[in-house]
Amino acid sequence: MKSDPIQMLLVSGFLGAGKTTALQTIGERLSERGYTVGMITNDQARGLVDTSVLNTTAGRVVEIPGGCFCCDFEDLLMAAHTIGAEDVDILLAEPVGSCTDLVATVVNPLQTLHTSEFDVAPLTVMLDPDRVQSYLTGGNNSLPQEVQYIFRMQVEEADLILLNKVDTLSAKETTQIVTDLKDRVGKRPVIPVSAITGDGIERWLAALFDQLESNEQFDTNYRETVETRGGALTDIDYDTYAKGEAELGWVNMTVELTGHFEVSTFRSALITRLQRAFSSGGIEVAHLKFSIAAEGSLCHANLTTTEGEPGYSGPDIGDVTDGELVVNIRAVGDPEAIHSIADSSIEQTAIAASVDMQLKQAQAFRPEYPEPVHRIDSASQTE
Ligand SMILES: Nc1nc2c(ncn2[C@@H]2O[C@H](COP(=O)(O)OP(=O)(O)O)[C@@H](O)[C@H]2O)c(=O)[nH]1
Ligand SMILES: [Mg+2]
Repeated sequence: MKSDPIQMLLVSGFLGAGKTTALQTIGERLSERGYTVGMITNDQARGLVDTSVLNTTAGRVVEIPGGCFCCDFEDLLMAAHTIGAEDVDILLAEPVGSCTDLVATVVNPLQTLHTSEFDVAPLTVMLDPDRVQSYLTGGNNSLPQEVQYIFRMQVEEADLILLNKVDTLSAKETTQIVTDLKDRVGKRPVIPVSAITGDGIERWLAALFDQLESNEQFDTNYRETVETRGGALTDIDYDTYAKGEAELGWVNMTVELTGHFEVSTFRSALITRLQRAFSSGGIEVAHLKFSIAAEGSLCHANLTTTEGEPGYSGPDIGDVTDGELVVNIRAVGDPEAIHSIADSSIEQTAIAASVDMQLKQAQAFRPEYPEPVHRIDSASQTE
């Protein structure tokens, strides 16, 4: 089964679109089919919730902390080599949700400078239904113009588009959004999926692995060919892109919780408090996630818009003594203000639960101006 070069699959998309969830879902499906799967998670800081999510699944996981694939291309290569040395067949990688221009800065460099090592699958871009509706209609968008610009660029460079979270939509709504998206993106496939229920996932895999010999393993009822690729963005304005990234404050915190508490109660109390605080502070959440690890188990809470429904995942851990809380917040606003809201929300939740909290580490920053190591417009060009 070992394939050489390594198949590499990048799943892009805005913060909170469902990339990590989708990688976990297809990681499991590919492992079941006998593939050895590796994963590269990535963010702009340490203490990522994502890696702890993926670590609980089968497969090899390497985290690239402190940067994005395009600006830390060498780290990406090193991570790929580390995992590749373990006889991996398929490497799944999640770029940072506020990154774009990935075809020129990651896909083409891998294809042209490392041809014999990697075969990069069509670039998948995942979309969240709420955000896509604002994108399609141009109205009711809680994100600043420059952040919307990043979203638009992500869609433009996609080879394959997934409308995710269709389990939250009616069949009629799904059809409508898919039709509207198809009108925008020409011949590129738009596949409705649910990374959580698994709906549409086989259809996505069939499209991705269309050129693989092992394609017969995938559901050919849904054979979908990626005829037209989005290609490298030709007119991306890096100043606007950088401004969009800099609109976002990134906050990561690791907190030790000491005392006796019930995990689910603490989790919902904390997400409610955070949500209320961001709402009253007028701060738009792009993606807020936290994990609580206690007594060998791990569970999560997520928020992908300030006013949205919180999502919960992981086991019901029950009553515990002591735990570790890891918080990652990406929101539109000043990082210090976001940090201080998070800090006081955690503190109040801990006091209410009679738990002591101790901050182990915290970071609050804005992403820097993106400066990709490589930028190659065409897969047949070598810079
Ligand atoms: N309802 C629903 N929620 C989803 C789906 N996929 C992801 N989510 C939720 O969306 C939130 C963000 O998901 P995540 O995978 O972390 O997004 P990422 O930032 O793109 O990696 C989490 O609460 C997920 O549980 C889906 O198919 N349906
Ligand atoms: Mg993620």
